[in-house]
Amino acid sequence: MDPKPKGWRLVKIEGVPLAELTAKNWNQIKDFQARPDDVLICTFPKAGTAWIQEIVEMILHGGDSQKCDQLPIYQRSPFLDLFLPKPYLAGVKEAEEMPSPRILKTHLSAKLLPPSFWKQNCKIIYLARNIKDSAVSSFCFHQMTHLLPSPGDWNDFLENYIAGECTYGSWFDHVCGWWEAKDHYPILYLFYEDLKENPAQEIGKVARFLGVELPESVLSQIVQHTAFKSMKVNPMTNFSTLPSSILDHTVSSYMRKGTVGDWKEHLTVAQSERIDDICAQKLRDSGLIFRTQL
Ligand code: PPS
Repeated sequence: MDPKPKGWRLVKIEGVPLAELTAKNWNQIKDFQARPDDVLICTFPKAGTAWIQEIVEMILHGGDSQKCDQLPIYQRSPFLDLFLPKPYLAGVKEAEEMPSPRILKTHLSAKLLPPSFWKQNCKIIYLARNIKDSAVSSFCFHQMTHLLPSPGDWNDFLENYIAGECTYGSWFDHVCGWWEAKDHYPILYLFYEDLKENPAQEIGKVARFLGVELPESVLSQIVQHTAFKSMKVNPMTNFSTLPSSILDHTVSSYMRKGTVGDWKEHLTVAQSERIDDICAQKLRDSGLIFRTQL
């Protein structure tokens, strides 16, 4: 018997598996009206979305952490493609009701993005993370959330993940699709591993992209406020304010490890080498290079 009977099924939209409620409400997402001053944060799941959301918020609030700490992160930047059962709001409705300027979150691939974002030429920040750490993080998240199907056995989960039979589809298509899109639209493409290695430098890139000048002291405040150890204990960023019917923190944490290379604790040598081979093959033409350790 499924130990998590509330887990959602996945339903494909244009070949991409999405959570059932997202797929059912697809027209609302597709027709979403972006505004020219929206900042959109895009990631494949578990790439560090909350991290970059908090960084963007802090930059736009001039490093004032009190402004960021007024509401949980998921209320400050609506998750467009998330539909929760009542009484919770749908991401698109929350976004529609929000005054500008808005910071929005999506896990959609470039090909599924609501067309109004392209038309309005919105600024988009894409954060990519290596597939090995993303897969491990995703497996642990599937165990703690009631919003997704149970992950089952790790080996089967990893095979499905590599094959793109998981929420939001193929990691390869996602990172490559957005990589290609960045040559045509105002997209800042960042890597989790770079952010981890040199947060001040990467946060500086985000600020310049957003047209904000950051004094050194503010930059260092943002680095501190958005460090893993700070975000893990901050109830406004660690998702502990969500009910256990959505995220069960007794099973795992949303802010779990926050490192590069945790995959070494989970993948066999054979699994790791197989992924290296597939990456070499599938990423070759793109020129994309991912680091799996620092
Ligand atoms: S989601 O549900 O897809 O939006 O999740 P997402 O926020 O993209 O990813 C969660 C992972 O990001 C890690 N994280 C961080 N790492 C480093 N520094 C900071 N500040 C930070 N904030 C979140 C989080 O711990 C998850 O990764 P794992 O590997 O599971 O720890």
